Amino acid sequence: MVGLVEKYLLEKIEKEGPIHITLIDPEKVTPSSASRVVKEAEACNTAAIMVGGSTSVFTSHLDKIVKAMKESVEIPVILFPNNITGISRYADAIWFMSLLNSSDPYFLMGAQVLGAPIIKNFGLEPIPLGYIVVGEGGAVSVVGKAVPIPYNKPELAAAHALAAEYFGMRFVYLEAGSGVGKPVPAEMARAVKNVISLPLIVGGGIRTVEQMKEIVKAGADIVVTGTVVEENKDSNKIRELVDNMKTNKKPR
Ligand code: 1GP
Repeated sequence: MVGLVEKYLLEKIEKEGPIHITLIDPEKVTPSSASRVVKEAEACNTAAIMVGGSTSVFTSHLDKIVKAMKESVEIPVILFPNNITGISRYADAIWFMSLLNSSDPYFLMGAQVLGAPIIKNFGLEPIPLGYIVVGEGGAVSVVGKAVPIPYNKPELAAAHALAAEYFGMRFVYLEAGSGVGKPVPAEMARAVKNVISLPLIVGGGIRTVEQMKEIVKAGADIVVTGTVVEENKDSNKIRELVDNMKTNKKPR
């Protein structure tokens, strides 16, 4: 069943065209800095907040961060877990994700089996997501034991994405890895978008307006940035990115 947060994301994409989501790594913030950053991000028209990182964090700390965020903004707070320790009862929703090119069954299905009853118990909205790590991959590639899809093999990314759609997952995420030097190539996003009818999320290493424009033009429906927020202590960068993605593609 499609829940409220998923409905909100789909309607926003439908109405406005591609949207931006701000990713916050709970390990890098305190409740007060998290509250300040999400307020700024909301003021810059980011559509939602995602909370998660590749390295583990204490759930008690995560709870404090998510609570602080929820008290600060109206936009949804969506968990982006690296493991079952990434689940907080205070969030609005959770990407219920499988790392499709992991070589470890734990990241394909194991963590999900352990997490599902917790999600149910907390009343969180699960949003099914096929997660695909490409290129350099960054920390998520190591932690998730991924076999990253080479930058020059867009057809492999497309095959993974299509498998996600056939499994009934409702979003596809092409992940280059947080903070990497080279984001998902536009040709890869385009190849994926050509074969799936699901909304496409792209993230990892996107820092400039040019990169944002290129990936939106290639068909990304949601662009996630995290590192730019950490690197630029004021909110200008995120405003610049969001403003430029809006002007680039007309709503469908
Ligand atoms: C990582 O795709 C996200 O999971 C965002 O990456 O931190 O490089 O923006 P950045």
